[in-house]
Order: sequence, then C-alpha cells, then structure tokens
Amino acid sequence: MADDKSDFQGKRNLESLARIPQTKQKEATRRALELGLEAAPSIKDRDISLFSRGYAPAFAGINTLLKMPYCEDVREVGKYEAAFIGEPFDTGTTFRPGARWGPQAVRRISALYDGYTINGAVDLHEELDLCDLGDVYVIPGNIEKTFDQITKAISYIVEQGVFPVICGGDHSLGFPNVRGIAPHIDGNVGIIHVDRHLDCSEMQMDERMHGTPWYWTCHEASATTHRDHAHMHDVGLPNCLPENLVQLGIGGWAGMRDAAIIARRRGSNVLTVEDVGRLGPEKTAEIALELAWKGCKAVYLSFDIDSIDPAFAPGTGTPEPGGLQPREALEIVRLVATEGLCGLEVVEISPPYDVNDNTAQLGLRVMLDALAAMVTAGKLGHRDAVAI
Ligand SMILES: [Mn+2]
Repeated sequence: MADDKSDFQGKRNLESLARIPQTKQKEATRRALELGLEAAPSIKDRDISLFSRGYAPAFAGINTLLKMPYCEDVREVGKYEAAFIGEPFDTGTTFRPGARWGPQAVRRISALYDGYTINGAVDLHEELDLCDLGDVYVIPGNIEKTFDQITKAISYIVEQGVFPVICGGDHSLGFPNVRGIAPHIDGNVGIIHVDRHLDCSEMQMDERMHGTPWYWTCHEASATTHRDHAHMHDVGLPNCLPENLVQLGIGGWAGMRDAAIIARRRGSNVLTVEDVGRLGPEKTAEIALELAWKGCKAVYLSFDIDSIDPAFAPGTGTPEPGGLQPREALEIVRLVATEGLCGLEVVEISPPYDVNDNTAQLGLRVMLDALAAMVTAGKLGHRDAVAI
C-alpha cells in the first residue's frame, strides 16, 4: 500500500476501466434498436428501443447468463473463450433436494449485472467471449447415466478449447466434471475445493452421492472398499492426486466420519473454517495455491455454496452454521483464480430454500469474480486485444 492517500485501488481501477472501449455495448444497442424497433416519440434517449432486446432493462427479456449469447448449436461453442453450462441435477443430495433449479436461478439473478466491475476493473462483455451453452441433459432417475452425460459434455467443451463455467446441481457432479477435464491435461491436476464438507466418502446410501466426488476423483492405488475389505482396487483418475486436493472451510457436524478416515489415509489437505479465519484469505489462498499446483499442470476450482455461512447462503442442501463470510470467500476465489484455472464449478445452490435469491447471487458472484480475476491476470479472454 502506497503512502499517498489518493492511491486507492478504486482510483487505479477507474483508470484501467477507461482503457476498455465499449465496442460490444454499442453493437448490442444498435442491434436492439434494429430488432426491437424505434421507441415512442416521447422517449428522449434514442438508444432505447420499443421492445426490449439485448441487455436492458435488467428486469426484462429472456435470460441467459448475463444476457450473453445463447449458443444453441453446441458445435459452435468453439467460437467462444468460455461457456456457462448448467447441470440441473440433484438426485445426489442426501438431505434437501432442489439444486436442479440452481442454473435457472443463477441466470435469473444474473440479469441484475451488466458484466463490468470496478473491483477488478474488468468488462466481461468486452474482454471475454462468453456464451450460455444451456444445460446438460441429465437423467434424474439415474446418477451413473447422468455422470456419463456430464463427463461427455464437459469433455466436449474442453476439447474445443473453451473454459467451462459449470453451475450445479449437487456436488456429486464434481467427479464427472473433473473426469471430463483431466484427460485433456498433459500432467497432473490439482483441485481447490471450498466447502464445509470433505465430500470424499466412498458411498452414501449405496450410491455415489454428493458426499463422494473426491473419493472417486483422486487417485488411490490399492484402496479397500466398505463392502469388500478383502478386495484391493485402483480408484480415481490417474492424474488427480490426493496431495493436490486442498479443502478449505471444512467443519460442522454433518456426518463425515468415514470421509475423515479417507482424507487422513490419503493425505489430502484439509483446512477448517477456523484455519481460514485465523490465516485470513490471502495466506489461505497462498497455501492452497502452493499445495494444489505442486507438480501440477492445471488447477480446478470446486466451490460448494454451503461453504458460506447459511445466514448469507440459506438456499442449499446441507447448511452448516459458522461458515465463511461472503467477502472472505470471494477474496479467496479471486486470489486462486488469478493463477489460472482449467475449470470452475459452483454447486449446491438450492433455490427452493433460498431467500431473495441471495444464495444464487453469491454463487453467481463466485463465477464472475473468478472469471474477472483470470481476465485481469491474462489467463482468459482477450484484454490485450481490446485495451486502448
Ligand atoms: Mn458441502
């Protein structure tokens, strides 16, 4: 921090934002006028159209994420740098369902935002070619078939060189998401997992539910199973190692005894919510990055919205008081995203239990803040091509 009292981040960011032209914004206004017809004569602002088309007003129109283009033809996703993809699946929940409505709620509240932020001095419309790719066709009655759909869908997106911004859905999807990405990485993949829960049980209720994704994602040679302790078998993806799994915000009382045994056995990195509070966001992010990137070529961010205190994020399947504060969670997200990510998921937003869309909005903020951090750091988007 400089001594000069006028050297505020806000002031610097206003300068940075001034270097980003509003080319796409102007094009959107022109298009809205063309498609939406001229406004009534009494309207003085002639950029307003008769029918709402494009971004404005925020409360009107058909919502995609941030009213970004809907990429209806999936084969055209390669035209974009990043794609928002919904995974409306909650069959993996063990307590409250409802996360199947997460993607729609995030799209709805995203209409509030117009894509730029003074915090990060980023204009996502101008600096990132982001589309809404719609949702994966999930199978509510079958977890394993849904996993196969998810893995194939995410793999397709990544194969086209597009960054996946994934909105769950419950946390069982962490496994098929990473299974879709990891084979495309030429080296090991670290995982930063922000959650109140360990989510590395082998099974729940005899199925691979939302408390199990990291058991099946992280590699363990010669693991034993609950059901057949004599049977030794190879578990997980070969390039996802438990020592590169960093779990932040863990705690609470929601039955994780079996997961705790597995986390200890595998030597993955567990930081409780008290650890995060004591270290602060900067040191937490520094530790997370060091452990997740060690020997890795890429890092994936998995954010469970229940990591944030239910006072702020009540709309979730497994609420746990004493969670992260929104501001510290978002700062951790921005700091870890600055080093670049190979994918991002935000899961467990359950709109039927939400209040005022607060939970959906926080989930959206995790996505936007992560994208903004990557664009600012030059890890995603095309700032250099548009900045004046
Ligand atoms: Mn959780």
